[in-house]
Amino acid sequence: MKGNKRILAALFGLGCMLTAWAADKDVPLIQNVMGYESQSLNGAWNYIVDVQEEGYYDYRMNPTRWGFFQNAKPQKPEDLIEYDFDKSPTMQIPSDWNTQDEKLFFYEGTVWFYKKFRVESLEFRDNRALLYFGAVNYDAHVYVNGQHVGHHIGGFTPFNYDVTDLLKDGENNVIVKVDNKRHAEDVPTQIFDWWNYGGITRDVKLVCVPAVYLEDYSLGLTPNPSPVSEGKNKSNPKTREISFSAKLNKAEAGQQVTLFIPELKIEKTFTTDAEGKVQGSTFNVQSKKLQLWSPENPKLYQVKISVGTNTVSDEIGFRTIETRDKQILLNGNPIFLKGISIHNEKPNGGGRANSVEDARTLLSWAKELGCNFVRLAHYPHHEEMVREAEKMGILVWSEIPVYWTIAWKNPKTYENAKNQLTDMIARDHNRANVIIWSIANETPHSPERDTFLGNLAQYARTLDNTRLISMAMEVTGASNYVNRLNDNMNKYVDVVSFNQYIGWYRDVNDAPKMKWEIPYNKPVIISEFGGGARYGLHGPKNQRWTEEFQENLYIENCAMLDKIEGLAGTTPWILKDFRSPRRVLPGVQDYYNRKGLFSDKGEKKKAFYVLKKWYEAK
Ligand code: GCB
Repeated sequence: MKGNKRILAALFGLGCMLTAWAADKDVPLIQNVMGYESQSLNGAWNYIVDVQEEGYYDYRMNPTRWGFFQNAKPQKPEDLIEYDFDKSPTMQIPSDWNTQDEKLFFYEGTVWFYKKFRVESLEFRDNRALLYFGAVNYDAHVYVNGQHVGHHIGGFTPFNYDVTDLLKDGENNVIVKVDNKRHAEDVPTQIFDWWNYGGITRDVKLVCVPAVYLEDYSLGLTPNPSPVSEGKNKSNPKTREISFSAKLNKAEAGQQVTLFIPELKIEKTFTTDAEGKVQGSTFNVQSKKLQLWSPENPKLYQVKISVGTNTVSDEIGFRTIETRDKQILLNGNPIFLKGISIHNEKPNGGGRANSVEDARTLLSWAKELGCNFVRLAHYPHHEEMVREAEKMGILVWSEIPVYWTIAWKNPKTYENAKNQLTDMIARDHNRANVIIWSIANETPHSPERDTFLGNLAQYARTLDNTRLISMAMEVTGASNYVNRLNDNMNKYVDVVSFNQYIGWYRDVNDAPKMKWEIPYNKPVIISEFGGGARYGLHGPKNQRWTEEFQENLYIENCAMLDKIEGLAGTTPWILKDFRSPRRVLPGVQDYYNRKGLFSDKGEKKKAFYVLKKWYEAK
């Protein structure tokens, strides 16, 4: 058996005989985790609800000697152990605890999770095992066989640990302490208009990688074609330049990294430098041979990248995205972004979305609406949302939860936001459909906020200069019927986006009178507008919560938006009713924000057809 196959075969039995050098456990996120064979740790996990963190602190708030992570068992009859994971209830992971256990619907606090798993001894050497979490909301301490392997903060981004040295032949266990209490200095902060779903909300897996593996790689069209490759016509060049870079997990020089794109007959081998990197490599492809990715033709190429005997597979689309004055150009051509905002919530009822099926259902509703674009609000969604959208030809705005009143002056808050931005970009930077990184939503103006967000925007560009930067801003009333966008952040963003709620937080009759002053020569996206309706509630159009009220609001808003100069797209609020603890009106909201075009059960409201018709005409 060839080395590569041997590694894969080993994985199926989860059979890495793992090398035992000391390694840092908290390792950078692996690019394209789906490209590797892995053992799923999804399924039934035992859990203990720990309201006072008894399993962590003693009665003086010092670390307790009875820490639950030890998974201790009485050895003698007189031993005092006041917990038992094996006798505790189970819940399916991935999930949120709020919708798994009725008693936990409103719970915010600590829950301990425990799972046993087996690793079989195999004859293979030189492999490493990464313990990967798609997301844990919000604060996670991870232990393997009683040893602390890491602490992760942030509820929506993936992370992984090298746990090789901690695994044993046969039975092992992983314990995760999850705490989703809200705090003013967190990201998001103490208040936000969505459900604070707690738990291990995305996939958990043990990924087997070789000792030297591809930690990261980037493959895509070079953003601004060089004049030589442009030919005479910029939007129709004779050749296209592809950029490739890669980074190994170790600073090993002289390793061969081979890139295959069979359909394009590309096979190129690069050699790593002293940092273990392939940096800034480019090569040309004849334009007529290369199908560009677009909503009309979401072409993805099968790609393989090999390091030694290990090969990782991916699907890559090639496209450019840029702005010219007030236009957004996809592959050099102006595009109007017909979008909708979406929360990462299951299509039927509440609960965190976490499957391919959830992604397909939500995105197929967006397609039915006529969308070519979605705003994945207000935090990174599960990876399948982005990947399925890419296959379906839907462009994506991806966002970090820097939302409302963040603690702008706190350096730890900034570090947290920066980490979440890093991980969002690290996970999805090879997805052709992601065109906008958004760094914030509706943030109150102040010099500290400008410094925080300005630094974040500049940092995002250093990580990825192939996409557009934006954020959802707010307009201020210059006079009664004049709305002006006046935000110092304009100089940092490529696209100026703002939320407006005429018809909901302001009278709908104002819509025809509204004037908009957007004094920047940049494309404009209306990142939110909308209003609430309870599905099935009918009445006159001026009666709040009826479908007719929402329908009329959409009619008036669409007519008004048509008059905004430089409008390059909209993402109305929102595809589906979503759970929010702030929405308490009995019989109407019942803890749902009702601004969906679909009800929480997936029924279409009348406004759906208004927006669909507007998009058909665009
Ligand atoms: C907003 C927020 C969004 C809320 C929405 C609303 O401006 O960005 O998160 O859910 O308004 O329904 O009020």
